[in-house]
Amino acid sequence: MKSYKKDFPIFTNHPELAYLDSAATSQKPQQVLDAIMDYYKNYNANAKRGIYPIAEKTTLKVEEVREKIKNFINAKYSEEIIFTHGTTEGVNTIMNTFGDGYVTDEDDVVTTIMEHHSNFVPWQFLAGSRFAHFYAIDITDEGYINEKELLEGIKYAKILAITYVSNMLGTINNLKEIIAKVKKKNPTIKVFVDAAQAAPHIKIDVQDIDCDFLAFSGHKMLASTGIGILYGKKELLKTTAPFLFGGEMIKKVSVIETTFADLPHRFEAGTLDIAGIVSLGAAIDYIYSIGFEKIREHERELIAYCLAQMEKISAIKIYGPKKIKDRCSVISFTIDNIHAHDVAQILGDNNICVRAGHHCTMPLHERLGIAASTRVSFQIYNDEKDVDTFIEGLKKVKKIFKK
Ligand code: ALA
Repeated sequence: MKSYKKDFPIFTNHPELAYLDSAATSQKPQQVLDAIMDYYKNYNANAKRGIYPIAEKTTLKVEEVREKIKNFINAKYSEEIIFTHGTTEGVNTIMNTFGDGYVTDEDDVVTTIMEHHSNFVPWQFLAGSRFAHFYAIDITDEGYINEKELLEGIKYAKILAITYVSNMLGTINNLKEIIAKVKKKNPTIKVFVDAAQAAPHIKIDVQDIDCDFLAFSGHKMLASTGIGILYGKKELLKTTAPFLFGGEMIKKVSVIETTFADLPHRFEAGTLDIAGIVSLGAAIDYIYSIGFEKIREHERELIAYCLAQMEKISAIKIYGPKKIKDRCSVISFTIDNIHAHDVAQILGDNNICVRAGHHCTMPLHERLGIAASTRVSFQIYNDEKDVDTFIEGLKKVKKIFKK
C-alpha cells in the first residue's frame, strides 16, 4: 500500500499520530498549505471589487476555482456553484430560500434517519414553520435506506433531504437509483443531497444522479476550514430570492428598492473565504493527481483490513453495511459494557485520534438503540500501520477494562 503521509506536514511534525478522524476534518497536504501562503504573500486582495492587478488576479482565481468545482461535480453551468462556509450553510441557505417558498401546509418534508443533524434539523424546522408534515425514512437492519418505505409515502413530499454517505454507518447511498425511483413517483419533488462525507472519496456527478441541490465542505477534503460549496440547478436558483443580504450580492440599491445580482453572486453576500477557495482549488488538484479510482481502492483496502482485524476481537459490534463496496471511509463500533468516550479517551492517550459520541446523528443512534459509538475514519494518508496501532489500542482498552 502506497503511503501518502510524506505530503502531509503534520505527520512529519507528529510521527506518533494515528489520525483516524478524517470524517470530522482532514489533514492538509503541503500543496494546499503552499497555495494558501502564496495567496496571502503574493496576491492578497478582495475578490469581485478592486480593479488593480492583484485584485484582478484574486477575482480570476476565485472564478477559476468555481470552474474547477463545476467540473469536479460535473455541474452544467458554473453559475450553479455557490461558495459558502460549509455544508451546514448550504443546507440552511436552501431551506431558508427555495424551501421556504416551495413547501406548504399540505406537503411533506422527508429526510432519513441516517442524516447528520445538519441535514435533519433545518428541514424539521422548515416543516414546523410551514405547518408541513415532517418524517424520516428508516434504515434496514443492514444499514441501508429502507427504499420500500421511502417510495410508499413519497408522492406527497416536496423535499427529500438525503445524505450521499452516512457519517456514522459509512453507507454509500445509491443515489442515482434512489432519486430516479423517487422522481418517477413524484416528478415535483426536489432532492437535496448532503455530500459532506462523499466529496472527499467519491466522484460526484450531479447530472448523473439528478439531484436538485447538493452541498459539501472543503475541510473534509484536504482544504481549509470555512469553505463550502452549494450546488443548485440553475432553473431553480435563478428564480429564488437570496437569504443573506449584503455588499456585492446586488444589482442596484436605492432607497426605493434593491435588485439582486445574477447567479451565483446573489447567494454570496459579504467577503468570500478567498484563502479557503484557493485551498479548495489546490485540494482538488491534489485529489486529481492521485485519482478517485486510486483513492477508493486505497480506502477499500484499509476498510477491509481494519474490519478483518476488528472482527477478531470479541465483544465489538460494528455498524453499517457488511459489503465493503457499499461502505465509505468510516467504521463505527461499540464495545460491550465500555462507554464510547472511555474507548476514545484511552485511544487518545495513545495518540490514536478517533471520534466518540453521537457524531451529530442522535436519531440514528436512537434507532440503533445506543447512546454513543466510537468511530474511526480514513483518508488517503492512512496506512496499515495506522490500523495496526488502532487495533493494539483496542486491545489495551479491553485489557484496562478487563473485558
Ligand atoms: N460532521 C463531522 C463528523 O461527522 C464533524 O464528524
